Amino acid sequence: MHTDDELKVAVLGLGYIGLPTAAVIARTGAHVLGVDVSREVVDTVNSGKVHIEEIDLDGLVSGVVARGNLRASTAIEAADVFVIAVPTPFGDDHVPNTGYVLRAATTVAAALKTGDVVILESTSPVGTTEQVGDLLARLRPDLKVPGMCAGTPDIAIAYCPERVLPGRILVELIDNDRVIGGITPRCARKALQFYRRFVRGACVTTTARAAEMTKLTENAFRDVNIAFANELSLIAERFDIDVWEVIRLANRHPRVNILSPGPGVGGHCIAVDPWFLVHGAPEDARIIRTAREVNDAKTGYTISRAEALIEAHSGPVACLGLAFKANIDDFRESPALGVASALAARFGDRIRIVEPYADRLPAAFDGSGATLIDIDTAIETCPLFVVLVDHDVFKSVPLEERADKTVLDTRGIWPDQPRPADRVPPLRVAV
Ligand code: SAJ
Repeated sequence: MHTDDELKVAVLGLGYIGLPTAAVIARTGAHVLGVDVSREVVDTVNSGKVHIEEIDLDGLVSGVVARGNLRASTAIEAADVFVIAVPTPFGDDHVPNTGYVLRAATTVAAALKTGDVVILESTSPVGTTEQVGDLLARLRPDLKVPGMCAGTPDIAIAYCPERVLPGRILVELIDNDRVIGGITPRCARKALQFYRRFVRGACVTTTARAAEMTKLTENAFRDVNIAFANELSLIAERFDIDVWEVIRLANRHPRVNILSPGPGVGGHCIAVDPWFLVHGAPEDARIIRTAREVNDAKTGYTISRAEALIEAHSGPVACLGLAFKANIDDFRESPALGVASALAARFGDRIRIVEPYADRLPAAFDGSGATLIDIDTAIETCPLFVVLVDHDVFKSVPLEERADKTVLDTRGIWPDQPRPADRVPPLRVAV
């Protein structure tokens, strides 16, 4: 390959993964072109700014743009490596939509030349990378495409899923191990050379199909384990036992590590990706499907529990948190947002939202009468608390400031909270 200064990389999709990836590659001295369909995103990046919140991303992007290593455009240009990092949502009936990936591959086809490497990073159903290969072969009959030709192919095609955690993206992009799946072993080796430029973690090669399934498996594993915790929370409630205590105690076993129950599973990965496995193997993916259903149902259950509590009491209600998880400002597919907006639709101006990561309420609250307040005002004015997100700032409220509150704590952040004497008694299970 080239020296860092000569390498040209095009990253398609400047979202939560594409932009940090483009910036990290640009930092190695490569010349990176970020391609996005949104003119606004392209203009923002070219002015050295970012359109998404991620720790340290703004400083990194402004630096690499100022040095001329990162530029953005709505149009593709020739490059040595093409990285596709566009969304793969699902449509009706949870059918995966690979339309953006195939559109990005069509864009890449126009710029491809012999020696180029095409890497798909988007979470994708098993077989998608091969479909990208088929498409490139159709669009560029002049090139020998791997898996579809005899002899040495002209280009390499690989799948390398991102596995970074929002809030830690820039650290995990470098430190996490990477699974690199080639359409052929040679493709995997070509992609490996590229990742070694900026990844400190181990880079392990495999087939494209195994890499695709690995990514889906990681998120399905987490979803199934969160579903187990959510199911336990329902069972414990029936027995009138504190589920958090049971989990703490069970986790003292050296081979038990139960995750945390909550108001449901949010974000755009864990609540989505397992469906790709279910869709690909509906007869076999029984636990994975059930886990999705259990986690989705937990949000509706939380709404009913909160409604019953609010009806039984008077006065304003503080809903703590809207983000899909702790200490981030990302409200996409957030169960907390779903619960709080359902409560606002029903109870109107009794609902007060506390979300330190928002400066105004999202559109879901328009016309509801709900208001955004800070945690101090909530402590002063609200007798009822519904905890939806485990932000550090909520966890740090000491018992003396909340001992007299009635609390529905869906995240278990206040284990010392006295249980309200007047709560609706749980269903007792006959023994
Ligand atoms: N959650 C619980 N209980 C838990 C853990 C999480 O209810 O014990 C909830 C969170 O509150 C949140 C949701 O699950 O609503 C997802 O949060 P998360 O922290 O588990 O994961 P994400 O969506 O931020 O990122 C995941 C990560 N995958 C795994 O940990 C296997 C990340 O490494 C992936 O890169 C990312 O998905 C992705 O992009 O696929």
